[in-house]
Amino acid sequence: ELGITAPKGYDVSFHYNVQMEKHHFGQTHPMKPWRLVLTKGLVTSYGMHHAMKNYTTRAATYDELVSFHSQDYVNFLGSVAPQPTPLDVDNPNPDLRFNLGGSDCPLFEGLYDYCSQSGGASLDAARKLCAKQSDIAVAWGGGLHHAKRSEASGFCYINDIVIAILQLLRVHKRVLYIDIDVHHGDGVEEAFFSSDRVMTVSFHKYDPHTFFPGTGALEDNGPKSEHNPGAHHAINVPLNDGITDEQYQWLFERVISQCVQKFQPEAIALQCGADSLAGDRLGKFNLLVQGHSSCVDFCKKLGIPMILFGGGGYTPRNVARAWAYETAVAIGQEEKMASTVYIPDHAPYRQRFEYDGHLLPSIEQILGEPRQNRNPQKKLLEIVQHVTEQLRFVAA
Ligand code: ZL4
Ligand code: CA
Ligand code: ZN
Repeated sequence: ELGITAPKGYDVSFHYNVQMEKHHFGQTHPMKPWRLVLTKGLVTSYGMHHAMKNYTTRAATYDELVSFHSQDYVNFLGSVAPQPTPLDVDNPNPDLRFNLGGSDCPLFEGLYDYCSQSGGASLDAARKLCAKQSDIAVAWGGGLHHAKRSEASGFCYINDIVIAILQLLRVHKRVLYIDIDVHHGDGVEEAFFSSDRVMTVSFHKYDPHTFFPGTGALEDNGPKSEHNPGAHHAINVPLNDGITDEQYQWLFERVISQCVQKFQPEAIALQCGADSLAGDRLGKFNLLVQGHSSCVDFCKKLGIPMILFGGGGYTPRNVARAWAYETAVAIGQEEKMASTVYIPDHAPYRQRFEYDGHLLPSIEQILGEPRQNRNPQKKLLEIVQHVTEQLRFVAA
């Protein structure tokens, strides 16, 4: 019996719909919605649902989707039929518009439902924050940060984050968006390029020639046109392969504490893409669940209302492990899960963890070959200094 109980003094809410799990991008496509099944399974088998308000979310409506996206795009998304046969990757259908139907953003059965369910869960999380009915709202089905107003991009069709932040802005003066997915949060950054009410901060692997989407250089801080209030409100932290927990944590805390001090956000939107973990199929960082989740812990301790979104993550068992652990961080019960996370493959330790008389599932962290660390400390210091300089232009 783990004795998971509700946190004292604040509320955590969990926003989920099983409809999202069942969609398939295609057999070998890296994005696997069933990683959400694994995550939910860990969360419930540890009894964490007893410590949260659990909401079964509905799909976002057409009107909610067009709060950010163009009507043309949403109409098209709703009308495209899934391809009868898998598309030839070298010959994506030239008739298809809005970057839909290629190998990154395929058309599949139930696509519109998948997109609107993801948007609906994130919007529900935002609404609970606005109504002060939740202090930390968890929406692991969201976090699809690449989608543009009129374009699908990088496995993302509907930008649930932008839709949720627009909702937060109805009540909160300033929103800080933080993105720890290994990819640059370009869609969210672009959506708020001209706003001084949203500051975006993305940590990502940056290599304009070889790594998607190729944007997010240190110097890119929002268009510096004469009357753009959003200038200096985009912060980018470009990184290289192999970054470690110690370095990432060091950088995250220095960058985020400065942003919070200067910008004084009333809400935080944290995209927790798990492709920044070691052993990811697409990412090449060396982060463990410990390092990744320390970002969630750090933000939680700021005491600012927060939404946790999912995002990337292509080694499904690692994704589930990270997001379940981060759910435990949200409810302040991470020590109950610590041993299964800190000790990767020692079978005997598993027996210690029981809940309602059942053995708890233990999902080992798959690390793969450690990546060579290509992040000299000198580079990281330069990043912190650049951020300090940018923030001189920012006033709360
Ligand atoms: C795949 O195996 O870098 C898609 C995509 C489909 C199945 C069979 C087709 C094989 C890797 C990726 C050919 C695939 C060719 N299948 C993919 C420039 C690219 C053009 C497309 O985490 N090819 C594009 C997008 C990135 C590119 C990353 C991250 C999302 C997020 C938030 C999006 N696109 C080169 C790649 C496969 C596939 C195998 C793939 N695509 C890896 N990286 C990309 O930030 C959710
Ligand atoms: Ca990122
Ligand atoms: Zn990613």
